[in-house]
Formats: sequence, structure tokens, C-alpha cells
Amino acid sequence: MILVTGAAGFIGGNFVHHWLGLHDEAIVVLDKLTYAGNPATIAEHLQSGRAILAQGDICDREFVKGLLARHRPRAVLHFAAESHVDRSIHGPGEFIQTNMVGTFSLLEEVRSYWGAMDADAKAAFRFLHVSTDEVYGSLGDTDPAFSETTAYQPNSPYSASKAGSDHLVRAYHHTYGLPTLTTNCSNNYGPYHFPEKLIPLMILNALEGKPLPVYGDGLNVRDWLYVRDHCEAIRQVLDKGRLGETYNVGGKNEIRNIDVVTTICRKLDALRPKADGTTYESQITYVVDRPGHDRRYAIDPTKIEAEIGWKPAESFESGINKTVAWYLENTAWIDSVRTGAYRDWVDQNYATR
Ligand code: NAD
Ligand code: TDX
Repeated sequence: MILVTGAAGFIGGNFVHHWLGLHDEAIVVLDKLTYAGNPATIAEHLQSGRAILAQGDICDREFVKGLLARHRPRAVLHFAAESHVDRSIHGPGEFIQTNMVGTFSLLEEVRSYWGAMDADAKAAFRFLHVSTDEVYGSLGDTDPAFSETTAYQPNSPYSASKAGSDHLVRAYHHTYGLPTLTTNCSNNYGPYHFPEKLIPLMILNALEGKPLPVYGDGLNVRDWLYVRDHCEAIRQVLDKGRLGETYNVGGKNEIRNIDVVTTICRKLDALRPKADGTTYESQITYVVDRPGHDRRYAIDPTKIEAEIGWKPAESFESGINKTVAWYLENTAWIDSVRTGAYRDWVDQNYATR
């Protein structure tokens, strides 16, 4: 049994699908079901019983303690976080609470659970912390990509809160010997991505005839990785990672935002031409920039490639084709996250648990 926090969200939900496609081992999902958590993402596994949903907050130590005691996982994979940079700019409090206090609370309960194990179980246990490349700050056009030894320089409340959580994980390894692993990944995209983030927002706004809001000059660069490739990296680091180490995960797909948006527009022009004969690009609108907007992120994945043997399977071209097709086909999921209708499903299925 493994325990996965935040597995009703985008990456955690994809991880549940990926893991259960490859393993018999069941998953306990610890998720608060914030606006970003949607159990419909993993409904088939909840219904089959291969994944069990425990709705709760990582900050709630009694809840976490009870869950660990009841399910006795051999590993905890920590995805739960407040994840959207723009929201962190408008309201940083939740980010500090979940990403820092929540990670601290989880670490404390895991430390106590792990400390009481017998020697063999203790040696086999793992705490894997899922983090981001944003902790390293912003690169200039010609700077080398982030490596694991790049100094932390977080610039947004989101990245600062994730940096704080990374440091806590590091400290729990060095001080208490907790068997930790940390991954710092670049921008993910793919199915089940909440439509506040660049790629799903652009696909859905385009289809609805709304403006496509590009921040600033549109020349900020992100390093895009298909979400299933990230999930596979996490699975392999869990299996083969050296304790206390961090691994940068990236797809070597540095792309300017405006090029991401025009690529999506062209895919949609081909798959779903507009009735009025105009192109989706005509909906692009430059808007005021994000405050403190990081200019460029780029990941050097040499360590994970050399030590773990991981490489991404998808190119940006193949991944974006799958992603656009998924959003065209999965309108029920999109409607349910936008209206919050999945909460009825939660109430019906979990009201008595
Ligand atoms: P997401 O916002 O889609 O999902 C977050 C999940 O965590 C949701 O299901 C939410 O309900 C849950 N959650 C939030 N607060 C909680 C709390 N207090 N207790 C329990 N559950 C809580 O996020 P995501 O994009 O899937 O990101 C997952 C992790 O990966 C995060 O730690 C994020 O920092 C990291 N990451 C994301 C990206 C990316 O591009 N999305 C890239 C690198 C790293
Ligand atoms: O409407 C938009 N217009 C726009 O130009 C939005 C939502 C974004 N952008 C820009 C801002 C960024 O340069 O697109 C880029 C990507 O934006 P987001 O999708 O918000 O992602 P980002 O801020 O890069 O952070 C993401 O990647 C790293 C995730 O949300 C984080 O959780 C992860 O750690």
C-alpha cells in the first residue's frame, strides 16, 4: 500500500492511473478536495476499490496519524499543494498553510510513524516529495538550465512556499534520517489539468470564442513535460533514487508562451475549424503581465537520466496532440470541474465515511 497526497488533483490523479496500470499495489488517496481536487479524475479506481479516498487536510495531524496507523503504507508520495502562481499572488495565506505548514505536519506524523517501525520496514520506507523548478527562480536567455546544485531563488509566494517545503524535507533527512526523495519538475501538461493553467485555459477559451490572454510580451519561456512522463519519473525515483537526494525532471522542451498558444490554435484550426472562417489566433489578446513574472525556466535532467535511467517518452508535438484531443473528447469532466458538480458525487459517495 502506498499513500498519495493530492491525488485528486492534476498530477496526482494522473499518477494514480499510471501506477495502477503498472502495479497491483493499492493506493490510499489523502486529499482535501479543494477547488483543484476532483475525485471524478480517479473515479474508476475508487469504484473498483484499488484506490481509497480519505478526504482530509494534510495540516490535520490527528487525521494523518489515524490514516497512517490504519493503512500502514510502505511509502508516502506527497503531491498535495496549492499550485497556481496567480492565486498565490492574490492570496498567499493558503499557500503558506498547505505548502509549508501542511508539509511540516505531514513530515512530523510520518517521522513518528516511521520511527516506530521495525528495522526492515524502516529501511524500506520512502517519503517522496513532489516539487517544482520554480524554486530556482528565473533564468536569462543564455543562462544554463537549472541543475540540482543551482541556488534557490524563489520569486512568487507559490515558489517560496514550495522552496520552504523542500528545505523541510531536506532537514528531516539530515536531522532525523527520514528516508526522503525530492523531485523538482518543470511545467506539466496533459489530461485532467485544471482550466486555470495556460494550456487547458487556452484550449477551452479558444473553443468558447473567448479572448486568449497572453501575459506581457508572451516571450516568457517554460520547459514543458507531458504529465505521464513526470509520473513515470516519480515511479522510478521512488524505486531507484538515492536517499536524501533531489532529482530535476524536465523534457528539454523550452517553448515561449506565445508559441505554445499559437500551436494550440493551429491544432484546433485543423481539428475543429471555426464556423465563421477566422482562425483561433485571432482571439489572442495581450494582457497586463503577471507581477514578478519569471522570464525563463529550463531543467537540466542529466542526473535523473544518468542515475535513474529515466527519459521522457513524449515530444511536445505528440503530447500536445494527445492533450488537445483529450479536451475535445472529455467535455463531461470539464463541465464537472467548472460547475463544481463533482461535489454532489463526493457527497453521495463519501457522506458517511
Ligand atoms: P493541483 O492544484 O492540480 O492539485 C493539488 C491537489 O492537492 C488537489 O487535489 C487538492 O485538493 C489537494 N490539496 C490542496 N491542499 C490540500 C491540503 N491542505 N490537504 C490535502 N490535500 C490538499 O496541483 P498539481 O498541478 O497536480 O501539482 C501537484 C504537485 O506537483 C504540487 O506539489 C506542485 O507544486 C507540483 N508541481 C506541479 C507542476 C505543474 O506543472 N502543475 C510542476 C512541477 C511540480
Ligand atoms: O492566462 C494565462 N496567460 C499567460 O500568459 C496564464 C494562466 C498563464 N500565462 C503564462 C504565465 C506563465 O509564463 O503562461 C505561463 C504558464 O503559466 P501557468 O500555467 O500558470 O504555469 P506556471 O506559472 O509556469 O506554473 C506551473 O508550472 C510549475 C504550475 O502551475 C506550477 O504548479 C508548477 O510548479
